[in-house]
Amino acid sequence: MTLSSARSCKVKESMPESSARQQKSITSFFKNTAKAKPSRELDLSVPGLSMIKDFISRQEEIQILSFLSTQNWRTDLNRRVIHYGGSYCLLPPRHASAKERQRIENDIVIAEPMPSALDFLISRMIEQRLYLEEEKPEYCIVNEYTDNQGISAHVENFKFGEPVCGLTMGNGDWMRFHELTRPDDGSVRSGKAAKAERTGHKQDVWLPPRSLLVMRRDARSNWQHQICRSWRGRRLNDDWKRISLTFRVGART
Ligand SMILES: O=C(O)CCC(=O)C(=O)O
Repeated sequence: MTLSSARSCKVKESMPESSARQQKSITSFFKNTAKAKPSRELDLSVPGLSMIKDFISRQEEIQILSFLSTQNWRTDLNRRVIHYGGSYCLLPPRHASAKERQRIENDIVIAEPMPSALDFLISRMIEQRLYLEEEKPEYCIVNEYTDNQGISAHVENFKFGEPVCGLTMGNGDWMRFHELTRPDDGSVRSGKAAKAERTGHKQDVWLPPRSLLVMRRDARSNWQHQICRSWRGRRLNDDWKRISLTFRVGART
């Protein structure tokens, strides 16, 4: 036995059992919290709507939020927003007149590409069979809602493919769904979304922190979704904040 290995044996021998146990539990704490254990995809009360709970772990949530805090946010909307992969909310509606199209297209702001910090989320969505490797999300919009901020009722623009996936971080919140009498692609910006005819049937869906909401078929084209500004729970906490990441793919041609 060399001197150094003898020394290390001695150190090992003299380490009290309780410290060794503590060390082991710290190691396993980090092992357990580092990677999420997503639930299976659970169907919700709106047709085509499902959810994966614990899609990310707390540590991954902290990692994403700290990355986002270094990014350039748009502040010209009623809430802070980041677009990655194209500023598609400014794309013209499908049936826009040539004049309207030109006006809107002139407004297009080219967004940053999808950042590599979000790659692990995209890989996980592929692992969970939400997307195919060759049709992975190209677009992501980050929305930040504080106390009294929301998003008006709208359907997912028909230009996008399926599914549309939304990750909730920070605080959980309710999302309200309104059933339409027929699919209606009117945008919020044009004011057409507000005029879409509703059946009067609505559903409130709770979005827990770190969950992924998955919208397909009717849930995205026949039901509008909305984040109301005035849910009471928010007022109980001055630091209330929800940050969502919505991932989209282009429609198949
Ligand atoms: O915050 C959300 O989860 C919804 C975001 C959304 O609907 C949108 O950006 O179009």
